[in-house]
Amino acid sequence: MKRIMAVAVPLALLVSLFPAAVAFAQETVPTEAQISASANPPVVLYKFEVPDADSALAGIQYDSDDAVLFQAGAQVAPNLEDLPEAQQIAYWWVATDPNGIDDIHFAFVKVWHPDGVLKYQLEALAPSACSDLGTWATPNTPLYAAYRSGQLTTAQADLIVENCGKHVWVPFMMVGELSKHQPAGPYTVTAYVNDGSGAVGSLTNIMDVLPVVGLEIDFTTVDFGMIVPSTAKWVRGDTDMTTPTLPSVKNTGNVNMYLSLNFSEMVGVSLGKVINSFDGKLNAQEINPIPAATPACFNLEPLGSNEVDQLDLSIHPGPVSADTYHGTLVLSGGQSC
Ligand SMILES: [Ca+2]
Ligand SMILES: [Ca+2]
Ligand SMILES: [Ca+2]
Repeated sequence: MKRIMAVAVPLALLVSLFPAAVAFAQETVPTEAQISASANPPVVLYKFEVPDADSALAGIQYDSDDAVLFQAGAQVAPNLEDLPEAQQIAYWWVATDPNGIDDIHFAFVKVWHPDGVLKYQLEALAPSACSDLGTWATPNTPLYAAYRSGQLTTAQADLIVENCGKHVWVPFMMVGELSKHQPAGPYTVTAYVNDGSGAVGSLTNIMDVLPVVGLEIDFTTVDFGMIVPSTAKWVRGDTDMTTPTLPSVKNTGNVNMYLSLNFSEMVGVSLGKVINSFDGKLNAQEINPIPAATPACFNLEPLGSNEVDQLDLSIHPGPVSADTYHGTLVLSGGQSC
């Protein structure tokens, strides 16, 4: 009995020294952690591509209503002749990691040509700021462009903004170029993230490079010079785009282009007589005759991408009077005749 009393007295003294509120302010819970090379890999949640909408201005412009650049999904067209510069493309991807976004150590994107050959690998040295994303409702921002092009829904864009703000998702962006020298077709784009344990996450989509043709000519006039009634006369071309007296045509697009000619009647200045028959030759294909106001298409001699061809033109005057004759020639290029 004496021994029990001796313990009870110090306990009562202890409680009286510490107020009850402080005694319950602390909780102790166990802590735990694992390191595993295979567990908890990072994840790429979303990715999208946005082409630069204004190649004349430095940097990427997300002008989201461009009818050519924004059709269904990720579609990109090269700039004809790569002017004023090769088309720039912003590759965006959003990632997370179960260990926290600081576990993402390395992020990059790889792009393959339609034939499977690697085009390039672009390495993001640092994440983008959440504020760089914009929102789906803010024109001329990446998320608005992704939404407008059908690559993200409004709900997905909202989730990205929300989780980026909470530091649980992180965006990355790299810019790469698309030259007109690259072929049209489906390009495979894969975004990767690596974490500190060596685990990898990735996401792949297809970016369509649209087929385009571009006609460039090196001449501003076709002068048949002195002609003789009822006698054909040729203006011969060459394959040099710097010799305007020798007609040359070039396809500045990324797929085959078919050339069409449409001559108007040539009318005499003084007497009003007309010349209404012509002739054209593109490489090995000659179309003879070509009546005035009748389009003639070189269906056998398409110009390949970046190809320069020789165009020969001839005039077939009838028994016309001495005069000076004027007319026009319209040249047009298309993906078919
Ligand atoms: Ca991880
Ligand atoms: Ca630009
Ligand atoms: Ca020429």
